[in-house]
Amino acid sequence: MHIDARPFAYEFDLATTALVLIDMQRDFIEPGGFGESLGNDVSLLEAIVPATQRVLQAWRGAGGLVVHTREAHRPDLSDCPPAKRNRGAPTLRIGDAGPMGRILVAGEPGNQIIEALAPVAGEIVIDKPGKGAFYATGLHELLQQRRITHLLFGGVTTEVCVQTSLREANDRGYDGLLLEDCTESYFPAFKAATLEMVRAQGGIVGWTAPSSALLSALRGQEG
Ligand code: C5J
Repeated sequence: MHIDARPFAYEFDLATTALVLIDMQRDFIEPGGFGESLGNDVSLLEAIVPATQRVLQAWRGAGGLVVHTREAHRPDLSDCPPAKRNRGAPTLRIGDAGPMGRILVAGEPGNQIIEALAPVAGEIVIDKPGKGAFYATGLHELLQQRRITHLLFGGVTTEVCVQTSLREANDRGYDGLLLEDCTESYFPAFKAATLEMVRAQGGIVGWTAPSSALLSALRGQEG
């Protein structure tokens, strides 16, 4: 299959490609979570939910592997370095009790993936303590076991956890594509800059494409 992408067409096989949705959690997308505690307007992120849901449904329908990540710390915060917890002056720090439970702590209501994109049986769910999906998670090994070579990325936020994960994937030898309308930032200029820097220099980090291009590729595969 191929996707009309930038800087050039992206070739992939369904059997060796995974859809990776980064941190589509209430903590980032809904009021009262981590994103808002940092002073962000979280309503901006909601805009990508319908497109991401369409991609998820189509990818599931095609039988593709789905990986969901959550930025999540252990309740004792032993995997949250002070450098991360004490940075800046948020209204609530990681581990503090907020309206959706403890901020960025595994198992808390705010730490769950939003209902519209909730994982289903058979999908991989990765709890990650850092920005990147590969750091301290075992994701690379899980993907290697399944012979995955290509990764399609969506999620939040574009320039933080999504871009870090895409770069980590690139360094590990995966061909990564970022779905432009399935990723969002609290800072529109940062999203735009990330898309540019990923595909610059002949796709130095990877490819970008609108989700419609992926959906067309999947439709072409039907019947
Ligand atoms: C942030 C993330 N922004 N998922 N996390 O701290 O991008």
